Amino acid sequence: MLLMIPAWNEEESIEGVVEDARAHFEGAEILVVDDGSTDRTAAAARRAGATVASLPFNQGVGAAHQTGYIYGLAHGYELCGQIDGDGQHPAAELVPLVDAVAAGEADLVVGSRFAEVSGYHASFARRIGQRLFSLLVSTSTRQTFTDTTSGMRALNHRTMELFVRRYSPEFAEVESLQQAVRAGLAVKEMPVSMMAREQGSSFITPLGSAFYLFKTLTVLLVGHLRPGKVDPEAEL
Ligand SMILES: Nc1nc2c(ncn2[C@@H]2O[C@H](COP(=O)(O)OP(=O)(O)O)[C@@H](O)[C@H]2O)c(=O)[nH]1
Ligand SMILES: [Mg+2]
Repeated sequence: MLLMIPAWNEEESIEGVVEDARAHFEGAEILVVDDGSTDRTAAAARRAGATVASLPFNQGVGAAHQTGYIYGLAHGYELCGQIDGDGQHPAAELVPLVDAVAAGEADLVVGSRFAEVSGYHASFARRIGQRLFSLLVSTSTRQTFTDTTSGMRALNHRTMELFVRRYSPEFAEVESLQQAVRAGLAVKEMPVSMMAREQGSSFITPLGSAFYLFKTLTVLLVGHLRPGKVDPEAEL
């Protein structure tokens, strides 16, 4: 299986994340997608034993994910697990998600923080945003989602094929859920624990959140109204 870790300027955490991933996924190829980092993320990831795909400039987390899926398909992987590079996702938490996809229980499994560890703290604006995204994605897909911005996921070949074809550069996690359900894939959430961010800072500031919220709502609305389904197995 492929274990993909998107990372943008995560030099302080990436080694630990890769080591944790290697300890829990023996035999998996660990791919760090270095999203145009200007620090030593790529070198640190390589030192820890990961394969590194470096994008020439920063393109956003969606492009980083999609790079991982393209790599996964090109190398014939049936399974892909993903965790963030900032140390918020303990690799142990991903294991049951990957097992569920491997067992054919779903095409895409998303780790949801509704079982949060104490210490996980989201800002007020972010909590509102998360609620709204959940409400909208749930309404649009007629399926309940509680954590639409989670980057801890496991997916199979079919889902990679869909995401290689079309994937939102900016609204990666949220829009891709809507897209996967609409394409007829089986998507499910499983509870996971996550850590609060230790190093660096999240890209979401209060004003940024409000703008992001607005943009994401628009994208979800357009995604909902968009005619026709995407067939993940149609010719590219
Ligand atoms: N913020 C941000 N993160 C990126 C980008 N490209 C890759 N990433 C990685 O995507 C993951 C999630 O980003 P993060 O800012 O922690 O998101 P959050 O946990 O939802 O606040 C981290 O591993 C980042 O290093 C990018 O352009 N912006
Ligand atoms: Mg994070």
